[in-house]
Amino acid sequence: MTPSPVTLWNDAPDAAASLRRRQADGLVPAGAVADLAHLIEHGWLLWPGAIEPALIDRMVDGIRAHHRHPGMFLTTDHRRARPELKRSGAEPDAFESLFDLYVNLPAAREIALHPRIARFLALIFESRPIAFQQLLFQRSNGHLLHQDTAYVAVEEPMLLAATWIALQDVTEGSGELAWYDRSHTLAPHRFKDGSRRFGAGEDSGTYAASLEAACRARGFEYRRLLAKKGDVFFWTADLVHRSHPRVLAADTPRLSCVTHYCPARTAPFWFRLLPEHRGLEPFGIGAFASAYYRLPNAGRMIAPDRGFAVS
Ligand SMILES: O=C(O)CCC(=O)C(=O)O
Ligand SMILES: [Fe+2]
Repeated sequence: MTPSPVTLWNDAPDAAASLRRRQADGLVPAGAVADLAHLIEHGWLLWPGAIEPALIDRMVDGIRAHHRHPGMFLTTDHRRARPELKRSGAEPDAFESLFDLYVNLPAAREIALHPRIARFLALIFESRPIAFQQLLFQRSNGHLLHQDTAYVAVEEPMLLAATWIALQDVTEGSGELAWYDRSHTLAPHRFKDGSRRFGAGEDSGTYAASLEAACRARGFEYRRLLAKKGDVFFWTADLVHRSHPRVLAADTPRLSCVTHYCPARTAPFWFRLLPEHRGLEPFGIGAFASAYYRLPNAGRMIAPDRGFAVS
């Protein structure tokens, strides 16, 4: 018999019974029970207006001013249609996505590890939450259907959760986040090498089509998130999601922040490849880590140092 995979308790087959037990043992605050039950059943959870508008505004101000600190941020290079990341420039640019803003923008840290979020993650993680990858989308990047286990690897792939936080109201057609309800219950997708990681020789279109077929075969409902500023959307490791195909202009704003987290009892897969980036910056009841910046850095603004990813 193959050993059962390491999962968060809320992703285990007996999760509903486990929730009742935890509740009886006083391990779950009353206010979190319905949220946990929803996450267990659906694989996602929405907290409308959970982040204070003033905090969002501070983060947006930081994003709008990032060009005043050229070289300190790491961005996509979509204008030149290049897959490599690049260091940020001296001109305002609302087209590209920015990585790991929690390193240089205090508001990005406060949002990703907001006490409400960090406490909720600690409940499902049974340990401190580590934010280990953050993407700030100024517009939709048009991600195809996927599970984060494929692209955001953790030593134990299922010890993963994410938040998607709206920094503005989302316009329909701008490439809104979309997902298949309950799709976290699909049988684990294995790639050609037997792992759960998307690697060399894989095709993202083929992978997306196979997920779509699997979701349709199970009759899962397809949903789109027309989020309002301050909404927090959680998903579990295997929820199938994508950016809904954009119908508006390519530069239509969709300011939103995705953070991926794992429990402190495991480690991001990239810790193997980048030993000098295993540093953690404590924050609140959690911490953050970065594949691009050398941490800890005592709160100064620093430049990314992962040379091989930067053009
Ligand atoms: O924001 C989106 O459209 C998708 C983002 C996503 O899938 C991710 O960052 O894991
Ligand atoms: Fe994703």
